[in-house]
Amino acid sequence: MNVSPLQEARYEYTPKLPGMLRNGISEICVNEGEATQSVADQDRIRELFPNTYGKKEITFSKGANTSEAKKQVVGVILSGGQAPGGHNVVSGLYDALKATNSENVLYGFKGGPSGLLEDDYLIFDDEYIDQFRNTGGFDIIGSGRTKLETEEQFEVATEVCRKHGITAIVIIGGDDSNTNAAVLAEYMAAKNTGVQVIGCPKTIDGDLKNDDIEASFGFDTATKTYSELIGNIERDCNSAKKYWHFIKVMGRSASHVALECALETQPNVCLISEEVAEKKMSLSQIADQIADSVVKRAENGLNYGVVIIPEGVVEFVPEFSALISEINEMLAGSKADAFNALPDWDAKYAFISKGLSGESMKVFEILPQPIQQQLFLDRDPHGNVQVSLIESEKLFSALVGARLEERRAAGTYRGKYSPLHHFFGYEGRCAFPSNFDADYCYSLGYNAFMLIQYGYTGYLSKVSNLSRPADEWVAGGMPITKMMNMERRHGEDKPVIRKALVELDGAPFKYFAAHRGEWAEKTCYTFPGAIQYFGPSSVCDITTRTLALEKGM
Ligand code: FBP
Repeated sequence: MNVSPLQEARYEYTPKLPGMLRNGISEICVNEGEATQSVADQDRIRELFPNTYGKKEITFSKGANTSEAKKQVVGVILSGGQAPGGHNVVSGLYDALKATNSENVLYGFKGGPSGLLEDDYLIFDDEYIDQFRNTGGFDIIGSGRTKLETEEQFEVATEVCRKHGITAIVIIGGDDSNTNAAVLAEYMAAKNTGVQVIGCPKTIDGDLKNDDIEASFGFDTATKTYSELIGNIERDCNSAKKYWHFIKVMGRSASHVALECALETQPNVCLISEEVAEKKMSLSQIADQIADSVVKRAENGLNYGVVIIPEGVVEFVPEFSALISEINEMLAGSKADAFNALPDWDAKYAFISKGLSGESMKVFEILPQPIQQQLFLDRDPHGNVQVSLIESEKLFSALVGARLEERRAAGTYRGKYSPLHHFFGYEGRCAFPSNFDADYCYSLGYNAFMLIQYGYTGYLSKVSNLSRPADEWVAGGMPITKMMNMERRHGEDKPVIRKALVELDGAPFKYFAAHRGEWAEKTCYTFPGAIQYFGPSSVCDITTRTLALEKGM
């Protein structure tokens, strides 16, 4: 394997564990707290999880280890999109497992949950795992998006576990994967399989957080990587003074990534999808908000700027989601064939204008033609528009351009407007984990093994007090059912972990809202620079502005 100097140096990094996990395995004892209840719909969740509901919160502390000394054979799965630090979860898990008993075995199921179903695995050893310590990516075993949710899949999983003598499965994933971990844990308990299931909170999107989980891993590194790039663009734009940069950032529905990048870089405008939904903003209102900043800056001779757009924003614009629903309906089933058979765009446009309601047609008409066409091209296997593929950075820059021309005609704008477009997503998902993510992930994995060793199942590995130095972090576990409520999914009521969207009365948004007026007019850019791995702790170990503000720092 070719190894860069930084990778070589990162192999030598020793991740920091929470204080109570530092004295060696024999010195970790468990404390059980209060019995838990789900955040909502208690009766229904209790009924669906009779074997795993209501368990106690647990915390580890320094003290004699009283766990049973049986041999453990553990299987680990990476699920969903890559997030920096996944390799450290696996290495923390491996190290705790081997430190407890050198006979213990760690299986890695390849390519995500499908690896478990297809019995496609590798067995970790020191030599293999050492190549991945403190590195980014999920290539240690690969990841995938197969959902583990049906009874048939659980039967296959049970058989694979039985074949290898597996005593526990660790699922590293987001809210959906950990919901499924809870369902699998319940199944394994109900069938007396003897297999425990533990989850670990992963996703760069930052939307798996709640009263117990302060942050999902990967959010820190991914947002620092995007913020470095956005800061560099701000500096370029402040030097050249000639472009408006429209930057879309990943994050799926939630705007945590966009908000964190805005707090780090102080752009001229940042849209927050949750606010767009709350205020029921239209595309025109959003375009006007951005155009106001362009005009005010132009009045001061500043014909440049930076706009951050969260990946999912268009879904939160009520008139746009109504349009999408009508298009989905218009092309449902065989109707798509009739549409596709039309000879050219003019014929298709006529078909569309007959099929859409007057309101939706008005929205459709203001979209730039490439976006209109995208709505009919990029469809998922069910025939639905794939909203995440819509180039919203181009959509908004075009809408703003049109608004500016109207204002120019009215004599209220005399500036220059040259937009450029960027989309940052994959650039940040496999970066070398920041020290924070390297430490947090290693701790989550180490801690996951302690939960297994003490016999828990249906728990999420929990490390908290994260805004403090690592030795003050608190390690433990929380029953996943505590984070669940019932939600309507695909026409059915399902027990799920509640997804965390940006709270408009939360400290991070309030800070942003208090400052954005000034940022929109003046040039207040901040330049976070590249993630630093070596150097003073005040530079290398700091976590996100979001977490700091949430913790009142
Ligand atoms: P997870 O929710 O699985 O952590 O994935 C997050 C994410 O990076 C989103 O931000 C993005 O919308 C999506 O994955 C992209 O998925 P894919 O890797 O399949 O293109």
